[in-house]
Amino acid sequence: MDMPETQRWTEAEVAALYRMPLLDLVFEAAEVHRRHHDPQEIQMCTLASIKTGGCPEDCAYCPQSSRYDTSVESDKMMKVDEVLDAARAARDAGSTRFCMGAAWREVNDGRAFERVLDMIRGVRDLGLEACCTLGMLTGDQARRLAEAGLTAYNHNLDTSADYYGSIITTRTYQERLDTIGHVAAAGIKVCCGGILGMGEAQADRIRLLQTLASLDPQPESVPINALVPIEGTPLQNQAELDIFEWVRAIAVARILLPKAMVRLSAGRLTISAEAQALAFLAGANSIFTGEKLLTTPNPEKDFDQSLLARLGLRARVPDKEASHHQGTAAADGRSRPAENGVPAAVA
Ligand code: SAM
Ligand code: DTB
Ligand code: SF4
Repeated sequence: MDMPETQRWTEAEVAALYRMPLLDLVFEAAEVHRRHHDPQEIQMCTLASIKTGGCPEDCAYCPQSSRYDTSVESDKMMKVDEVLDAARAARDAGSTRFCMGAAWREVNDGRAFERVLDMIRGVRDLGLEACCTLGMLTGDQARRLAEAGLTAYNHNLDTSADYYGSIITTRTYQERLDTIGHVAAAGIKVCCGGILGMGEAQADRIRLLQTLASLDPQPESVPINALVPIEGTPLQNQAELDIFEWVRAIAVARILLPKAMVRLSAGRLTISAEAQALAFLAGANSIFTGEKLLTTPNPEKDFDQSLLARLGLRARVPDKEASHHQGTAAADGRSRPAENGVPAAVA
């Protein structure tokens, strides 16, 4: 995808925001959040790794690259029924979006892609939003995903264009932008974010955020991943990111992309409840729930339920449009308030 000619935010403007006194920045982000979203509502999304490991790419953070000796083995692709069982369980636990990830460089036409299309149709029939992250796509493949009912496609920029070459050499930044362009042109919502804590400079985080905000249309959702350092990958010994840098990036994402869902993604397991609360104040309004992300552990269900309940937040329930079938707990398009301190959809 090419950049639009006029960018709403210059790099200097984004840098000025990013470097504001932290509490002023969070305050401003909270105001933007409250203008565009219900600040008590958190969307829960669940991931499934439909094809794990054995990926030919060299993404330096990734446990699934076949180039690194990690504990992740290459598995066969999941069957449609197995995926739909997992989606049903995710829905029953309160998720409204089910995201299917494959350790592929790109989609190849053929039986595996046909199977993904069946998975998408099945997930939509369960009344869930369906998201996929399958690597690079052609325009034609994006159209076929749209026809199957795909709600959103996740394809991250990961970092700034400048730092990108230190992390991945097997595909270009422009190829990522092209895939995002195909997704948008097919009418699928774009889910696009990045990873913080890969040794990038603050200026790289600022440029990543500016690039995300310059996408046209802006992404519908922005996953903010904190690096999960994986033994065997080149980033295994990467120093931990200062947690307030993570909060700053979330706040700036909220201000630059006011309508987007800002999703706390990888890394939550080692982030305190207090820091996550600050992130929600700064405008994060979605989390990945479930025992695992793709291959790494995620906070326990009890932790998430208790976090939401203690903060007086509630799980989002499905939108009317998203649930084009009967059968979901609350298809009236509204959030349900927490009862007895437990969010209704996760109780
Ligand atoms: N193979 C596809 C691709 O790369 O587009 C889809 C799956 S890939 C695992 C999805 C995203 O997970 C990556 O873009 C990256 O942002 C995130 N991710 C992978 N490993 C991670 C790690 N160790 N820490 C944080 N985020 C990670
Ligand atoms: C995204 O940005 N983060 C999610 C989802 N999109 C696919 C994946 C995180 C993966 C973390 C490492 C793992 O569990 O393998
Ligand atoms: Fe991992 Fe995706 Fe990169 Fe493959 S393309 S190494 S699965 S992040």
